[in-house]
Amino acid sequence: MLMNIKRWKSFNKERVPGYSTRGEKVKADEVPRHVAIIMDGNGRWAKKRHLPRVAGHHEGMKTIRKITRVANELGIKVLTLYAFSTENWKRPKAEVDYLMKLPEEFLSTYLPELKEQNVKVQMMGHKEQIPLHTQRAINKAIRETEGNNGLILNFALNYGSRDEIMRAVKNILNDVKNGIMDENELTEEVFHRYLMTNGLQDPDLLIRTSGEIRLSNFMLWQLAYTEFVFTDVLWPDFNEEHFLDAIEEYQKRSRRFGGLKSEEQTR
Ligand code: V07
Repeated sequence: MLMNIKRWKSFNKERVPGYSTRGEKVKADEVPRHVAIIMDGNGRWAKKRHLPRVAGHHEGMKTIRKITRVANELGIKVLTLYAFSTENWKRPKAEVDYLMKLPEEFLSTYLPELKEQNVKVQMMGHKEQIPLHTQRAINKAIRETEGNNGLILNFALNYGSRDEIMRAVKNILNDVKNGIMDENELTEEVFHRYLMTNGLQDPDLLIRTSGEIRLSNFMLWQLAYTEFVFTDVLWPDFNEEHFLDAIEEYQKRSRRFGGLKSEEQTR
């Protein structure tokens, strides 16, 4: 059953601690199909509490759990989360080492409930540089949830959009050279098949937490028509209600795809 926001809000009023009952202005239609999130502010969250940065990264996993659950209940089809960028390797080694343990920790804690919730785990990004133990844990989760048809939880890990586009271009040139593809066949749709989001629809909504107003090399091609919602809330503080607020904001906006709205087109 596809649950709309209004229903979800009244359904969960008692279950979400500190949950407010405001938000009756929510339209009950058009839940975004694909939501992408830049989960920023974990380090800042920790610093505010005089904790090491890694404590913020760890806390951020609890937010993933919360948001995955509500996204799935709302009937959102794809949730893409920017967990680690190709640029993040430049961080101090100790932090990188810690971050690379998080997929395993996340999955050993939450994979059972993700399975119960019919969630399908996917990943986009380059696996080669990722430690083997991390790759194994991720591959296992992907394999064990392959047959699920609920929310697709798509982790962007060692992902960078320029890298993704460059590799797509190189693969296309190679396929043309080898006669696998005719250059005249190259359309936007064909190009998309060479990207790491092959098979996934483009995001309808992008959320970035923690107040930075930039894309940081995230899904540059796929975000061409996406609505952007930026919030000052730090990722570990981000909760169900903030997520619903972002969806309300999305629903309020008129989505024009650079053209006319459907009712204007008929005039
Ligand atoms: C990471 C925790 C959440 C806040 C953002 C940065 C830190 C979950 C994963 C993960 C990745 C792949 C997968 C399952 C879980 C993760 C990294 C960092 C590198 F299949 N959280 N999380 N990976 N953070």
